[in-house]
Amino acid sequence: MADRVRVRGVTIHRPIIYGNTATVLTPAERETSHYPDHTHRWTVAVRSATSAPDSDVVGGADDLAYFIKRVTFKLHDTYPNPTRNIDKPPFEVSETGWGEFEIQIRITFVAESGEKAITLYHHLKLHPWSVTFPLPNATSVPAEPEIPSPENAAKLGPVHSWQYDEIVFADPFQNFLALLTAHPPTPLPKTSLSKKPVPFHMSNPASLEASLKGGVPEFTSAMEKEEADRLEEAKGKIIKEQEKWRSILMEKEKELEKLQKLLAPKE
Ligand code: SLL
Repeated sequence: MADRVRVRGVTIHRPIIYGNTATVLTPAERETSHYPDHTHRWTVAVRSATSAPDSDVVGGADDLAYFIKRVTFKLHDTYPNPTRNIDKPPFEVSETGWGEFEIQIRITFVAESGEKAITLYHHLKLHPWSVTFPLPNATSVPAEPEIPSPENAAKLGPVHSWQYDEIVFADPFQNFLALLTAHPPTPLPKTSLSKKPVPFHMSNPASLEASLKGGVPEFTSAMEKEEADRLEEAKGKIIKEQEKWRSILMEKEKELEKLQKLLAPKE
């Protein structure tokens, strides 16, 4: 069957983001909730990486249903029916709760792809990151990284925790390749035109401050270059460290040799 022919040597990818947003429930919301112990409202989602223009949503410019058949979010066992199957966009689950936990995200592709499902993991983030800069209305910079109090967290606005990723298909079936190429992803903007903050990034502490300043973050292609630069810088630092420790090791070995000679029984 012609459809079942794999196109060898070709790889094609689709950029996605996965993660969550969370907001602190207002006292009024808590009073009317069936669950008085719940403190936050959150949404976990899988979306296309590029944000729609003038949108308050992180990512999601493109509909991914042409290649994604189902996204299964496996929530903590404290939730009723913790396995949530989402069969059409938006591929997301919104809930309220009190605690952070690991969410298993399984992406199943359309049957004609012949691709195996993939599993991702996302740590549901409810609380803002520790900060080492002054919070709104604070007068001093905390000496140690500090987790904002719930009141401050509410003032800081929604917490965003998103991961950029690329789903790579190697040697795709001819019909699936055709399907993918018929739906090119909206490219990421080079830099954020609307001056949106960059999404929080564990390896980029500068992004933490930017994302706490409020506003809905957005992924850009400039982030990729910045990350490459940070990796290059870190590599340089590691090489210097390695050289330092190598010379210390050589000195110590010399010293050891000297001491061993001293200890050696005299003939
Ligand atoms: C923790 N290990 O102790 C985590 C568990 C569980 C979160 C977090 C409530 C669910 C419900 C909820 O937020 N569970 O009441 O329906 O922090």
